[in-house]
Amino acid sequence: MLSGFIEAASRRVALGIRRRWLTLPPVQSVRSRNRIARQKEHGAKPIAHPILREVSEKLESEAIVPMARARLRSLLDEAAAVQVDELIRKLNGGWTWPCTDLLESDDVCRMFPEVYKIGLSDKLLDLAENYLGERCVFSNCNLTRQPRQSSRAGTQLWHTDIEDDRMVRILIYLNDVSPGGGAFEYLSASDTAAVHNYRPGYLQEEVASRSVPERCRRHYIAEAGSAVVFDGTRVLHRAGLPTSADRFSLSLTYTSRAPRYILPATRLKRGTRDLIWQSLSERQRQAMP
Ligand SMILES: O=C(O)CCC(=O)C(=O)O
Repeated sequence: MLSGFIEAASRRVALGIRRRWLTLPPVQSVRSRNRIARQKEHGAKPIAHPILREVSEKLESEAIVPMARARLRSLLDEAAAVQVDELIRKLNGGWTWPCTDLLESDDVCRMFPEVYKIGLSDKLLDLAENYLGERCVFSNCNLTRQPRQSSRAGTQLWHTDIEDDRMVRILIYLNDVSPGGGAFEYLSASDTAAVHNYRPGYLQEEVASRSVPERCRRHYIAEAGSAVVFDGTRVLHRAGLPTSADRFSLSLTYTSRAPRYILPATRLKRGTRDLIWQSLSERQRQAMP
């Protein structure tokens, strides 16, 4: 218990140091130069797929793109769509959710390798790379149950994401999310930019009640299989608090290959990569964290 406490405390300190380091102007300018060089090397790669192009453009202009089930489908290859359907079917059929509410990348890759591989599908990598303008890493894969009547903590508090300067997150609902079902909540990118004095991190409720105007808050009610594609660094967002039913979701995250932070919980443990390595293409291997 003591060692767990020490580990968590030293992680917080390391994160704090890195956060300060990244705000230093010379560090920022080196990061920006490196990013431009990576983008130049990657080159402009126009995407032919019309919906993919549309999503990428909307992501660029608005930072968030809600996608109804049928529309998300067109972004998934056949194998990925089958896996999403299978998860939804199992959850509707009373499947017992694994012991912990949050399955991190390592758990998902070990327990459900085919689900993990959804994030490595070509179209999703194309989308992430088109938006980022450079090669990406599939940096995180979560399967989450938000239990109803839980109290607000972590991603249920307003925040922007810190993993990189820009990133792509695809949050797929695995059950129908109706009012009271813990819908994803967000502000538009322009409303986010207008929030005064916000620095990335979780906003406690009493602060959020003053600084995140009620009239700007939006939420996404949608059926199972729908998704929100967003850049969490550009929009304030939070997971809604489910009051009527548990909410289940799959979240896929992409960053550049030189992210600002690699959150410890997103790391794969030794040997996990080997479980799927043989079945991956060269591109997929390169996108592995
Ligand atoms: O699950 C959600 O609705 C939001 C998740 C979230 O806030 C995040 O991944 O940063």
